[in-house]
Amino acid sequence: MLAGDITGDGSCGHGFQNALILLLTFLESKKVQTFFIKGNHDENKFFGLVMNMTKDFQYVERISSKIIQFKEIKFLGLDFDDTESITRLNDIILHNSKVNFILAHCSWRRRIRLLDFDTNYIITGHFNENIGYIEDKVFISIGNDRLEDINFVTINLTKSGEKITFYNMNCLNDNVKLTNAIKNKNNFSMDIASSDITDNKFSQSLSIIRNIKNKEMNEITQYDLEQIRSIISLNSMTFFTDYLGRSKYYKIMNKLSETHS
Ligand SMILES: [Mn+2]
Repeated sequence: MLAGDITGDGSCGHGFQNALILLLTFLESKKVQTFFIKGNHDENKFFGLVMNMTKDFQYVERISSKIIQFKEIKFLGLDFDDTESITRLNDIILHNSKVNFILAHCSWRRRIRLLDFDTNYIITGHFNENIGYIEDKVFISIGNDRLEDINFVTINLTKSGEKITFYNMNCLNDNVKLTNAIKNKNNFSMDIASSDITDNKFSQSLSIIRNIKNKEMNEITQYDLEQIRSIISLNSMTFFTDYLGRSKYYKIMNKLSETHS
């Protein structure tokens, strides 16, 4: 699964489309099932070339806005354009049936909404290396923001359990323990639903914000307010306005300022 921003956008006078075509040709020759989507830096002239060069491939496929089944596993791809428009994203969520993997390219503030999908895994590119386990869904984000970064994750699905391994990740946000482990050993494996994943600030913030989504203002308890207060300084606060709406956000902020911690 290639999570977008895979060709470059020509901003340096060139893209990475030739390297990508080589990689995809290699994967096709080895019969490795490969799925990809379009990121915000995949300019049409480069991305179109990749599409054209791979159009007859049997094992390499763009899965944007469609569900593809491979063996018993269902995948749904979401381009940056699919996640960036709330109307479009909500429409896809509404008409989506259960899948196992969402492969997306999604901006930071919009990520909380991906949890509305009925899925086991959400994997997004763009930026921010992170992992969380929220509402029985594994959320993984990866990015290659520095030249030395070649970041990837493997997920082993076996009868005895699911294991996730991170490679080369340098900046797993809100999870110092994981970051240090990866820095020392270059990779780090964990079981899904282990405390490394469930107890980090990213997972907690998403859960707290989603919990008050369907509550009216008069249903928000003192406990809820304390929970919100605990995440208020984190950059995940931007989920608030995007997911709950500005009006509710300001009402909650007012209520918070009226109460003392
Ligand atoms: Mn991007």
